[in-house]
Amino acid sequence: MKQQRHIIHCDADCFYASVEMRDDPSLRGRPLAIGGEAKGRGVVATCNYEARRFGVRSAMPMAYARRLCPGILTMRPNMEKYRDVSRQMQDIFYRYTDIIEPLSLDEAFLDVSHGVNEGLFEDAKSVAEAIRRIVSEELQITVSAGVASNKFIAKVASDWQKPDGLTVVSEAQKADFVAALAVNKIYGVGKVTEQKLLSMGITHCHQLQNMDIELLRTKFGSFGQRLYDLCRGRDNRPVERSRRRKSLSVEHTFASDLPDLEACLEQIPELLSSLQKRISALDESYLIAKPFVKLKFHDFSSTTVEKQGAHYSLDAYQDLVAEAFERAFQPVRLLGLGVRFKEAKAEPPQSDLFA
Ligand code: TTP
Ligand code: MG
Repeated sequence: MKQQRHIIHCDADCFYASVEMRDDPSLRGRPLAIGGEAKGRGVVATCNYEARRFGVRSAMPMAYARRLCPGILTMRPNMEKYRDVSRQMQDIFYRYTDIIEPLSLDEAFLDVSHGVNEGLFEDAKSVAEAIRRIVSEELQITVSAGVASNKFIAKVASDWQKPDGLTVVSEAQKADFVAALAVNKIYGVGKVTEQKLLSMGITHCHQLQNMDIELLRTKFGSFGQRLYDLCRGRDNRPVERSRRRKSLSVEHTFASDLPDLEACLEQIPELLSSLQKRISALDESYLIAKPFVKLKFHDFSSTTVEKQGAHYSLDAYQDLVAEAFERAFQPVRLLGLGVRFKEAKAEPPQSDLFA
């Protein structure tokens, strides 16, 4: 039986710039670029949509961006912060499925077929709507999303109504949607292939659809088959859980340092309870190998202690924290509890569900 996949592609809008505008509202409404310094040979990592109106783009020299848009505000990136927001965004995705393939800090594919087919969600569109709403409420940034039955179309769709847009391409609309696409929207079609196709008089997918498969193979080698399929909207690639977690932890930095071991031990139950919540949200393929703790001390030095074979119980964490504390005998700024997971077993063979 062939069942339709339900794929969502999420992509935050002008990601680094959105995070900066969120944290400093005075940056809003004015052209803003995040990147290297104009004095050096810095380039634009990204810019907000106000700056895009002046023609400013990612990867452009910052000095050139200043020429296009003389009043542009510029900032260096805060990667640590973007990584945090990226993790928080992924945590929101994980509330709906664990089949998530991150492509970059602000972009991921989600396969929500299971939830849709089991009736947990009405459809993939409602999941995409919920994700967009929750990210906006909890993280105060906007995400655009595309919904379709495969990765190729979902990715193109997420770009369709940026910023803050949602585009659903139903099975009924798919053929028309693909036929009208410019060939440079196809995964893997870069400048060289685009030029080669142009020299054959081909700019759009509907023209590519008329090309003979053998000719495509001759001209483009193994990529010819992909072109043949993609220009027809066919894409069977599964969403790959490419980054399995190796560990999971929760930590807290205290407003004032914990003065002694006793104060540290008192904090364990609450941290453990939030760790347990996080673990229970993972799928069953995650098996715990060992617990660990992390302590950061008053002088900013930190230490990690782990214990092979121990259960991740209150007792185990108390022992580990005691051991870690004894290494420095100093007030503690940060306390973290975590677990490391066993290496994943080989994935079970794909059923013919999605064949
Ligand atoms: P993108 O998703 O490509 O761009 P964006 O989120 O800034 O804008 P939008 O999606 O609305 O078009 O990239 C995500 C982040 O990756 C971006 O905020 C900054 C970084 N980045 C670079 O550092 N260099 C680059 O050339 C690009 C394209 C992105
Ligand atoms: Mg983006």
